[in-house]
Amino acid sequence: MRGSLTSLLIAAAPILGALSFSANAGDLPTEKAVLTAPPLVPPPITRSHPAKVVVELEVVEKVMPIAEGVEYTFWTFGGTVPGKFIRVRKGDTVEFHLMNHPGNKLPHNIDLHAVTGPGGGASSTFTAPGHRTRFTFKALNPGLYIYHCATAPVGMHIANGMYGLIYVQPEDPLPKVDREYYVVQGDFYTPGDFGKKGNQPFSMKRAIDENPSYVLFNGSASSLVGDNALKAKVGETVRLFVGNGGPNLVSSFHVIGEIFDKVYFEGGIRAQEHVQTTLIPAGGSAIVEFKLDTNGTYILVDHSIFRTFNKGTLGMLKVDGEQDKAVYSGKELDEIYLGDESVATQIKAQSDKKDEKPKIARVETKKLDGAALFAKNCAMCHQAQGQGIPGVFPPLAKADYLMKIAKSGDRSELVKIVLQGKTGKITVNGQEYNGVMTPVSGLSDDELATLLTYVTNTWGNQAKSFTKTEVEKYRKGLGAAGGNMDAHP
Ligand code: HEC
Ligand SMILES: [Cu+2]
Repeated sequence: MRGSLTSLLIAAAPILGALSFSANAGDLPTEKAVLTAPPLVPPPITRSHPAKVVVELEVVEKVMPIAEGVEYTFWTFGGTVPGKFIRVRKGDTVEFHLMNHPGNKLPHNIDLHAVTGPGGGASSTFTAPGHRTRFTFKALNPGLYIYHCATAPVGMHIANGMYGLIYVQPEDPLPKVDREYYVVQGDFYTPGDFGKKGNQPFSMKRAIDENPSYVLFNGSASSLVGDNALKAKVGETVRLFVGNGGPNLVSSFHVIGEIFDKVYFEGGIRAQEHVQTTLIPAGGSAIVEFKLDTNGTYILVDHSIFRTFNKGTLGMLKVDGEQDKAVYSGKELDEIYLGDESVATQIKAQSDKKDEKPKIARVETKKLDGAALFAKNCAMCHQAQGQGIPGVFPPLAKADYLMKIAKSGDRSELVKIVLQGKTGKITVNGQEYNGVMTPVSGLSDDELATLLTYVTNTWGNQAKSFTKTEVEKYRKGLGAAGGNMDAHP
């Protein structure tokens, strides 16, 4: 059990000077905690006895990108959002030092949900800029806990990124896995909507209205995409330590294309098995594990899905290795389906009217294929006529960006965009876009050639056709990760 939030507000106590308090940790061996920045997790603790663990965490107020072209003044535990990951063992005595960098403007403190005692440490760690405070606690309960700043206004300190995870490893540790990663969701409040350029301040109004402009993993729209994607190999088991800093939203955490073999729900030590989506409350956590049975890119989302596609809650796990066709075949069939318009139906209808000559519209196979492939794979974002949605999804119809590549000598970029997705700032027909296109999977070389030919030769576009050989060559150029992005939602 721990203290209530009201006790945190006592934190507005006078600033204490040098503190003399020190818990009696007896003759425990002393060690310095290994702290890691996200998405990394400190190595498992291998000792089988308690220790005195010294944690030194520095608060740093700093400007960082929250999305491409958008800056935000974050308040951090250790220079990152979320703050440094802390790992201790049940029964350890933790000597906690909080340092507030002299260049900072505000006092801060820390409430660790792993602490038993009033305020979770908050009232003992109220720290002015240029000061260091210390308190000691015993890690009585195992599990994965959020820590956060609790200095008034508490919501604002949390909204600015002041949270992280502390894992109190059980005496009987979880089985060893191949990789452990650290992901924390948080909601952010700025006057400008998602993607509005420049330096964006904190908006108290939006925070009170619980109307975030950003909902992010690890404090930035690009923290887990592109080169920053999490990585693993087929056959490995991955464990994610997932937290939700809030301050307001609850997360419906899901990985597209995977099933959690185990979820230590709410960060406790009992596991549920075979879970699709797990609920992570604000100020809560979960540990999820899954074995990777086949290759591809798996997408981390909050399944409150507008947050993912419009507010930035998107991460990627890139899994290299062999595709297991028995587990996942990839697309096996995509043929024309005419329903009631089928040739057989038409012939029958025609022959019923004997005097009339049957006139069956000959379907132009290639063209229809392209249209169908477009409708299935691209239209949901780029819209039925390729017109896009201004500021959100760029147009493909008469798009200077697309046509410049289509008419150039090396058109590999288009194959790359489709197979690997696209993020980052681009300008299309004079309008800026800074979204996330997820990789499109399951297209054969033939289909991709047909699709790209369609896109570059419809709605007033005109370019040389793409051939199967051309696409094949570009796909090879993309290497192992190029062809098997099986995570398109
Ligand atoms: C989930 C939504 C989504 C889907 C599905 C999607 N795209 Fe995109 N696409 C985007 C976004 C968002 C961007 C802009 C990315 C950026 O800002 O860097 C984009 C950019 C592009 C661009 C470069 C910009 C332009 O307008 O020329 C091309 C080309 C493109 N997409 C083609 C395709 C094709 C072809 C498909 C289908 C195979 C497809 N996209 C499917 C969302 C999507
Ligand atoms: Cu703070």
